[in-house]
Amino acid sequence: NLKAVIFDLDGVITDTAEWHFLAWSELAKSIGIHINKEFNEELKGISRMESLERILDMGGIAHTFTEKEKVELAQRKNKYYVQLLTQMTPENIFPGIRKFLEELKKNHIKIGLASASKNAPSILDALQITEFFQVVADPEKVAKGKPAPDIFLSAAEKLSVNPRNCVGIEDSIAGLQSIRDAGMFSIGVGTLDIMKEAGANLVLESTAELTLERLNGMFNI
Ligand code: B16
Ligand code: MG
Repeated sequence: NLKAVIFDLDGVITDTAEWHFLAWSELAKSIGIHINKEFNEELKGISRMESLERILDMGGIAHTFTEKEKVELAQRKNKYYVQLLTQMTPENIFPGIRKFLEELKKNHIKIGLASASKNAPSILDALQITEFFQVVADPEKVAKGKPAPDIFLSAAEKLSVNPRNCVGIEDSIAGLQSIRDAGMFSIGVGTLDIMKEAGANLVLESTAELTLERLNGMFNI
């Protein structure tokens, strides 16, 4: 049965997936690359440096930058992004998420975060939901980022819960693979086709549909 719910952050708890996209678009534009929404799906859940590499590869100019310059580009993207984050308030929490967190807490279901973002702790603070999370897995301490299962497994381990008793919630193709390979039940939040193709066990088009009743229903089958 269900013992823990492990959340992705960007694109699941709040709309930062869009903000990451805006910041990358701005950075890409400054070096002559255009990124569209379809390509952006491949960046979701992927670390900052790896995202940069994919963008440079797509633009065919990866070889024109030194490692140091790449680090500077990634820092510039993060600067745009952190600038956007200054607007973040609890009103930016996606529909139903706070209520769902309260419901889980009340029912003693453990709550973890498995985000690839180094900005995750400050975002939870800005949204005023840090108190709900018993564990925030550190993306810098896991060997491999999404789509590897490491970060979801790390969260489950720190919660002392068997992955089989965990539900993972994601909005990204890489993240859903990560949940699957961790041996957890996956919920994909987003466009039906994309989430289905990414192998989500359950697809929800809105976070407003997240309820404990629905989860329990699936675990009792
Ligand atoms: P940062 P998630 C991921 O967060 C984002 O989806 C991805 O777009 C971003 O590049 C990555 O975090 C790293 O974020 O630059 O803030 O460290 O979806 O795993 O919560
Ligand atoms: Mg995400």
